[in-house]
Amino acid sequence: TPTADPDTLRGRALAALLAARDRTSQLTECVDEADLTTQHSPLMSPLVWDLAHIGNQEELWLLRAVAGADAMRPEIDPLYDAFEHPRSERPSLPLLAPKEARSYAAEVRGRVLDVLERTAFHGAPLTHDGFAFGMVAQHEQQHDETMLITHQLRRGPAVLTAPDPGPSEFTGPAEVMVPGGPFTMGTSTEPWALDNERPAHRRLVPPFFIDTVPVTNGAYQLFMSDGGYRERRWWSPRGWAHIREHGISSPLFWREEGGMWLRRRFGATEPVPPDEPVLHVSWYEADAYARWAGRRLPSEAEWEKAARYDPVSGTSRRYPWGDADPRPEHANLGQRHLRPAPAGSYPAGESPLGVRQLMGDVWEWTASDFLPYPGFRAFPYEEYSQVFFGSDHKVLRGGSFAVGTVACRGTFRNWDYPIRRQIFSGFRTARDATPAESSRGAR
Ligand code: AVJ
Ligand code: FE
Repeated sequence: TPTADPDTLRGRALAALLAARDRTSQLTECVDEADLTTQHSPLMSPLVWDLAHIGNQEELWLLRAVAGADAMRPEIDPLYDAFEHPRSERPSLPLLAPKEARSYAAEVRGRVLDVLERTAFHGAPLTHDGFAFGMVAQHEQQHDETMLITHQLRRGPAVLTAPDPGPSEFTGPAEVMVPGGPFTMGTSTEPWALDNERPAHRRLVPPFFIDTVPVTNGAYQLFMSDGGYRERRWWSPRGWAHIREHGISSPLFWREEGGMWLRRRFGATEPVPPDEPVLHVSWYEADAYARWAGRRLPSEAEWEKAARYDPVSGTSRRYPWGDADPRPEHANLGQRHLRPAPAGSYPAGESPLGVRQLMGDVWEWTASDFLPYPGFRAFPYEEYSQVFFGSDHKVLRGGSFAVGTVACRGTFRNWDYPIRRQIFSGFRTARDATPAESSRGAR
């Protein structure tokens, strides 16, 4: 078996696969069999589907595509093909029972460790730099986040626990200016970057201001108490129609009791903490808040420039703090906590321009549709990104407290429908720089 030596890509691949499986086990062993096979929300699969789907994708890419093996159980492939059955249908399929799903995923993994040991990391695109192994570890971590969303939707007493993050001592400015000019967006060098992050290309971004921290519950409550959900002028026409039709007047999981706002979080009900980034809002809600605040959502390019651009060197880095892989002091990632950290946390993770919490805590809605970069090529399969490009999906950036470190980068792109809010979504706002501000900044 290879060793998890963090200095080699092979070691990192092993460590990433093991970390993902630890998390998958944690998410699926804290509930009983009935709970695993129940559909907790029509928006989500039963947890046991995610479990076997994780194993099935790993088998498809690492045993069949990389190692040329035959299908272990060809009859189950259609059950775990996400395009064949929508989530709402999955509980009625003849899915593997929890015990079978676990042993299938474990059997796949056992064989994968041998394949990892004997696969060359140079050569064919699928295995160059261990890409397929990194991709599969990211896939499992993405489904771990999906399963954590299912845990949040699930009713009944809490089954997950984690320590709370500490307080924030942030006293910096509310916004900072990002100077205008071109910057490098996307990547052609990050070994495990997924197809939609490629290739690196230059983008001209005019000067703009961006919030130094994500919008907090406290700020969001001011929008609510100012009648934000009742005033059509703050909303896009589709957003207004959506909240009227569905009677939406607060973030998901919130309820008002005796003049106080409470929220349900992983089975417990608690007062909404004012200093924490707002969570479980749709793109429509983020867009309306920004308009009410006299601001707007940042474009995807603006967001990435704020996160990666180093004004001293003029280059784009891997993360806001530089090129080092994420450590706990940089960001709230990997489900170490079951909530975002207070706004302004993680001084060690701030960008050169002083923007905080760009990675971790909450996925941040951007103004942008999910579109391919110039020169995009689907790899290794069209169903990862290509079939989702277009104006139906909005891009989210940065990653939440539920994102695994292997699936977190300054270039990483997530996307979802603008109505979605069961995801761990929040946002920050931006505005154009005035001509006077731009010329001051350019000096
Ligand atoms: C990138 C989070 C939108 O969950 O639909 C998992 C990730 N793709 N399996 C999703 C994904 C295939 C994807 N998102
Ligand atoms: Fe998947």
